[in-house]
Amino acid sequence: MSLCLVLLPVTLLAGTAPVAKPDLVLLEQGGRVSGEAEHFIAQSLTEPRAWHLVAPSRIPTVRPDGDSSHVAGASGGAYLEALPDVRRTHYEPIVVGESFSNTGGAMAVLSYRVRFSTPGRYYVWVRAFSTGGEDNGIHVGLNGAWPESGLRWQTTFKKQWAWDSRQRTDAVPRGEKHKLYLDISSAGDHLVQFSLREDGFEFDRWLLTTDRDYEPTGDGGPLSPAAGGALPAPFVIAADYTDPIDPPTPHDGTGLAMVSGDFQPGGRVTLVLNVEADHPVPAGARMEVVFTHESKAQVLTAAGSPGTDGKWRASFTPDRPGQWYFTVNVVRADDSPVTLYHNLSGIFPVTLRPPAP
Ligand SMILES: [Ca+2]
Ligand SMILES: [Ca+2]
Ligand SMILES: [Ca+2]
Repeated sequence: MSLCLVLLPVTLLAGTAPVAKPDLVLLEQGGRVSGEAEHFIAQSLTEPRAWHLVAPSRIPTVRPDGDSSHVAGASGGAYLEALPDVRRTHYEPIVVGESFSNTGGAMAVLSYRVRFSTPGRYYVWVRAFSTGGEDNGIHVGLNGAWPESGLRWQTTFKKQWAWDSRQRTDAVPRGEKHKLYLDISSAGDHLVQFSLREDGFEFDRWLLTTDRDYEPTGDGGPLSPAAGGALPAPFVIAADYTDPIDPPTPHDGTGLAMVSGDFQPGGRVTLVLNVEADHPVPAGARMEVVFTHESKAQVLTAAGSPGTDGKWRASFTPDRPGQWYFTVNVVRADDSPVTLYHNLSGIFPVTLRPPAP
């Protein structure tokens, strides 16, 4: 038998191709322009990370990925995610050029063409969904250049679709407002670009505005019309559509709260609060942890205590298998919450272990 293979062209990464035609040009009007992330006209530098379309019938199968899809609530029924997502908490190493790039335009570059009639300074807003602390940054550039004012867009909103416009700086690692902008020097067509900073970033929409004080809300309102080409049709989300539940992870997604131990009925499970050196637990504060079985038939509370390593811990013993949820709260003596350690939550499985042979 002769070996006769016909090699057909195979598009391995179909979810990374544009859904918009290359002639799409968005129209800036009155100092504002807004587009869907999924309406990019070109994507380049797609190894080892690429932006993948996520829509109800188009869920990527790229692994690893630390969480489920978040199509419900996405503008236009779709968004982009930089996959695979290898670095999900700050306990996994940064690998520059793989899971992370602090350089604009170095990895997974998206392009959008905009017809500007109003030159000026445009503040950049992005609508994103961040599950953890290592999937909340992106860069923005213009015509192949990556000015300092477009680098390190970052949000601190978690586990929700939210607009933000902040720049991560050495002075304020959580991000400063009014620092993320592009200067459009002339009327005419310009290429607005976004590139990967952190893998796992979920990118729904973007908006540029000359109004320093404007803050988009909700899904961001109407999209800018096409000045050339045509806007793709939105993806339809069925009325009964729900996103899958995020898979169990023994941490809260940020790495601040993690559980470890013997995950079986009767075993001892310990929650560790990884107190950050620059955010110590205030004197007189207390840590309260609630462990809840999925059936809600067992709800256990535990008080935390500090260890010599500066971390706080609380332990409990589950009495039954299944999914367990934890919530952590650190509150001051006057009952006010300590923001960084407030309402941290996660889910983890407890399973029956087979008897020893
Ligand atoms: Ca993800
Ligand atoms: Ca990540
Ligand atoms: Ca979208």
